[in-house]
Order: sequence, then structure tokens, then C-alpha cells
Amino acid sequence: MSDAYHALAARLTDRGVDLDAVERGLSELVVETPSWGYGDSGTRFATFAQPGRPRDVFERVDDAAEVHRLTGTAGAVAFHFPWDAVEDYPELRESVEACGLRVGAVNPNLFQAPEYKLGSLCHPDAAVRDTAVAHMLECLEIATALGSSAQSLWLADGTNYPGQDDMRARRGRLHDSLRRVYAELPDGQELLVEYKLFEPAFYATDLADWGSALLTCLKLGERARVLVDLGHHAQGVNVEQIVTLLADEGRLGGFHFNNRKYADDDLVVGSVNPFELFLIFCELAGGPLPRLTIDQSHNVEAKVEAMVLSVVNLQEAYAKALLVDAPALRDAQLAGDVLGGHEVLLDAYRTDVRPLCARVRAGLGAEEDPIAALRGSGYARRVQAERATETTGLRG
Ligand code: RM4
Ligand code: MN
Ligand code: MN
Repeated sequence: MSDAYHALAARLTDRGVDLDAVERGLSELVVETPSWGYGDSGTRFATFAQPGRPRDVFERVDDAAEVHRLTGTAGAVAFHFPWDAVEDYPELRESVEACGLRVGAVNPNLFQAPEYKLGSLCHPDAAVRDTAVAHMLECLEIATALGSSAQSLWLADGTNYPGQDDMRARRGRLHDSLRRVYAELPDGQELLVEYKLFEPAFYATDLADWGSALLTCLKLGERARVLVDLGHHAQGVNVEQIVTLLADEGRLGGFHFNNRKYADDDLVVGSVNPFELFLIFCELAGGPLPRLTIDQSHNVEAKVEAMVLSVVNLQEAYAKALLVDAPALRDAQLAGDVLGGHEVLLDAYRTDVRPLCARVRAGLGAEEDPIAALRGSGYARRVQAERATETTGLRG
């Protein structure tokens, strides 16, 4: 193992850190990567097709497996329907498992069909609401077939103009629709409810913030919990405080990790605001971790590399959070030492944990330096050659 690791280990052990416990914690981290993060995506201005991009869901799974092989931490893949729809779900599950992965959350799509122009679960027309509910019920069955334990809902519903629809009526329709779904939720599955401040609706989004998502979950039942997407808040909102609050209420269902500078930018997590990411992990570090999913759509970056970097950034943020000296932090807080507590956090945050993460990855059979390994592996060249034709790669 590297000199850098031994030097770091000596320093941390001197400080009283239980290094075995930190390494164990870090090696248990599981991140779900999104199938939609590997395929074509762009902005409303342009989509730049990348050479070697996967042609079907099986190839998206291959890319997810490569990210896991390199990082050791990306053992699940989240799906989006109908984008990932296939004839034979047991076959899809088998191919996921054959790659050493499992299926993460199943995401319904209630925002693309023409009938959803004025909304889905909240639509003024009951027939459209029925269609949306039916799609979510179908996703429950897909989740069962794939061995997934969650359906993760992002609701694009909302209005663009004051007076366009009755906000209170829409709220009632939302709850009625979701009750119909929740009533059919199979044992062992949960419903995650994501919120987003704005976009595509520009006046009033039906699930715009953690409060409306939480109230909805409380109406449904214990297996409905809130999902926090880091890009879905107003500027300046204290996301780590929202995380604390939801966790304290037992309603923190999980995360969509990404980073943003302005709005829902879906950049590599930890690229713009790594300190916020660290603080979020500090709020999680004491207990069992909720579902951790990456939700990023890369436009100009190399997609697999961007995903690997995202997982590495998550590993490093979590490693730093595991290094926080909890007794020293508590002592400073109880003593009213304003900067003392802050400095305890900074001490952990400023630690260069890269050698520690490299060691944990090696212990997991993954790569000490995943980005260099990816660049040196020829994976991009290989898939570019294999996926050169437009026809989908048929399996089986
Ligand atoms: C949204 C949200 C959802 C994602 C869609 C495609 O902004 O983050 O989670 O599924 O985009
Ligand atoms: Mn999201
Ligand atoms: Mn988003």
C-alpha cells in the first residue's frame, strides 16, 4: 500500500480515529447510478450524441457495471420507464445481476406523453389522472419483476400562470391519485416522493418543496418518504438542514445527487459545492444510509468518466464525514465554543482522504485510481467500436 496511505493512517490513528471502522463504513457505501445518465441527453438547445453511447438498456447496464468495476461502490442501477422498457423483465433482471449489479429504484415517467400537457396525477381531467395512476401501478409490477424495493416519483405537474388551475383542487387530486398507488404498494417496496422548486412549471409546481412532499408522505403512510435532489432548491437554501429535519422525522427516503451553480444543472456531484456535499454526509454519517442515487444528465462530458468521477466524489465526501471527531464536536457545542465546532468539521474536511479511498477501493477489488484506470483501459474505444451501428445490441 502507498506511503501516502501509511502516513495518513498514522496521523489518523494518532488522533484516535478508529481506522478499521472508517474503512468498513466506506466499503459499505452503495450508490445507485441512473440508466438515463448513460444514454443520450442534452439541453433544450442541443443534444450532442457521444460516440460509443449505449444503444439500449442492456448497454446502459454495461456502462453502469463498468463504473462499479472501477469504483466498487456503484452496485445498483436505477431505471426510468418507459425509457428502459423491455418485453422481458426477468431477462433484464438476470442481465443486471450477471453484471454483478442489482436493480435500484424504478422511476415512472409522468411528463412526456402528450396527454400530460396540463399535468398527470393532478390533471383536471379524471381520465388523464387514471392514465398516470395506471402507469405508476405498472411500475410497481415492473419493480417487483426486477427485484427493486422502491418507486421514485418526480412529478412535473404544475401551472404556468396564476389562475390557470385551482391550486387547492390540484392538491386534492394529487393525494387521491397517490392514495390509489400507495394502496397497491407491494410489501418490501417504498414510494419515494421527490420535490422540485420549478421547471417545467413556471408558476406553481404541485410538489415544489420538502414541506409539500413531506405532507404528502404523511397522508400516504410510513412507506412514503421524501427524496432530496440537490439541484431542486432555491439559491441559498440550507439543504443539509432539510436533510436533518427529514431524517429526524424518519422520512428521509434518499437522494438524487448532482451539483448545480444556478438551477437544476445536473453537473457532477461535488464539482461546484463539495463542502455542502460533505456537510450532508455529516448529517448522515451516524446511522444507516438512505438510498443514494446519482441523478445527472451529462451534456458535454464523457458520460462514463463523469459517472466515475461522481462516485469518487461521493466516496471522498463520505470518507471525510466519517473522520469527524464526534466527541470533540459535541464538547465544543456544549461549551458554546462557536468556532471550535466549526473547526472540528474543517479538520475533517481538509483531510486528503484520497489514499484512504484508494485503499478501500482496492479492498473491494476495484481500482485505486478509477479515472486513470478508465482512461487507460480502452473501454471508451472498445464500446465505440462495438456500438458503431445504430441497431440495438440484441441479447439472448
Ligand atoms: C428531473 C428530476 C427527476 C428526473 C427527471 C428526468 O429534473 O430530477 O428526478 O427523473 O428530471
Ligand atoms: Mn432528480
Ligand atoms: Mn432534476
